[in-house]
Amino acid sequence: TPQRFPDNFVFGGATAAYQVEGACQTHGKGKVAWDDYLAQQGRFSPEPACDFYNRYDSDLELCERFGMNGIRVSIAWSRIFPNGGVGEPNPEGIAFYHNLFASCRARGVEPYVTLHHFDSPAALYANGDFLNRDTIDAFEAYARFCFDEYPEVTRWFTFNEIAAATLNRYVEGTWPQGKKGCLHECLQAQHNMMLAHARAVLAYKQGGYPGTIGVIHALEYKYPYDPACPGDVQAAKNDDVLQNRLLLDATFRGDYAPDTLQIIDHLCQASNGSVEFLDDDLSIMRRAAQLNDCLGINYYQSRFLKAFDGETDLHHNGTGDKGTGRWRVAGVGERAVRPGVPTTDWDWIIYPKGLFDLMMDISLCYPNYKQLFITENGMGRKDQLVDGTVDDSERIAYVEDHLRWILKAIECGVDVGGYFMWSLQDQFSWTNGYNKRYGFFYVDFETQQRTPKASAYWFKRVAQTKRL
Ligand code: BGP
Repeated sequence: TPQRFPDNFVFGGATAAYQVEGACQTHGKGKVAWDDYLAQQGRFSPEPACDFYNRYDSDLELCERFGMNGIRVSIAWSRIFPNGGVGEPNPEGIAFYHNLFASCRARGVEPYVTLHHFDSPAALYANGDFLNRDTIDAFEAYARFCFDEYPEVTRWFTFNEIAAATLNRYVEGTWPQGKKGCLHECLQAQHNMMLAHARAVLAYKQGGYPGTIGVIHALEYKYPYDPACPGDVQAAKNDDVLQNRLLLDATFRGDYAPDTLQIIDHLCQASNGSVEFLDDDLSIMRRAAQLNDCLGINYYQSRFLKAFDGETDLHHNGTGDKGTGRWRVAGVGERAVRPGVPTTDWDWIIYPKGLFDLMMDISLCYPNYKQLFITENGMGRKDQLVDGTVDDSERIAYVEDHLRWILKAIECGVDVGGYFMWSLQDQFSWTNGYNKRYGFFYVDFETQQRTPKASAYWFKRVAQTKRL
């Protein structure tokens, strides 16, 4: 394994507009589906999160001080177009992101900008979101607007985690107006979002903008629980198509391999529905598939699948009560944990080698991938501030183990451009609220004071020396 990361390797922290900014319904911002949903639930509020809307400059100063040369941020679509999709733009929202990017430049921290991080404007979301083709048109128009408006950005990603956006909404039911077990809608929405991605990529390339563009997928390696059991092997393949393979095929082939299509058919039958992939759409996607400059991988865990033929039975552990999560989906399988494999309090499986296996799989199956970024990786913890510091050595070990596997992939010839830990500072978590902390910087949500955790000091040394 090489001892050092490449000289131009990016070390940074990740954020998402809705999870950090606050100012959700002020300064001209339009609603997103989460606003009413969270208010009705009454469990926790996205307001003011970590008040990034007002504190971005001091957070970027922290990035600079802690040796980071990159940051992931997202643009809130409804801050730019409050009325849903397109229409009259909001000058205050537009100016906010110019100021944010200027602050990034001033601190020497390269912004990696995502156009859509789970926050479709409410009106579009209510009308079917990406199952409605009007949303695809609106997304392309919004993307074109941003490419023109923000020439200071040269690192674009279209979507963050299409898998999470569709699985949580149509299969697991943990997101606004969520449904359970509706596999065909999940797959159709994935395809439609990949078409929207492809159209944005073509617009970017046809526009001749001097930068890079890609998409970010939440990938999990799907292992059979028992590789000798054919039912487990099949369950792993099903879950792979549901979460990874449709999206990777769409990204790098622009259509679906026969094996992928076969499982898509099986999943649709299991939920008594169908999907439609139009030839014209596939030809757009095939053209775009050769033009992606990079792929962002968000990696937290992998899965061990068992055969399962009962009714769908799910419980989302959104409280940190270890051992309460269940994931059994009719037509797919059951996610289990192999003995001896550690998990977090939210039942996320800690399995760093899965990231290596994924990177190798991508470089073999999709040799046109060009470059990978690890755009999220990190550990949710119930961090405690004790005597002005946070001992998160567990998180350090988690990140270090993943970085070691990234070095190994680089040694095997995989092109990896950078690593962003989720998250830069403690933030609002969609279905877990505020006690699941991920940041380098501890946030006291009452006072908004930031305190660097042990991991921040550790990461600074790694970023500066490019060594573990
Ligand atoms: C990813 C998302 C992030 C973030 C992270 C942690 O799926 O891109 O937005 O939330 O996961 O997830 P959670 O907050 O559910 O623990």
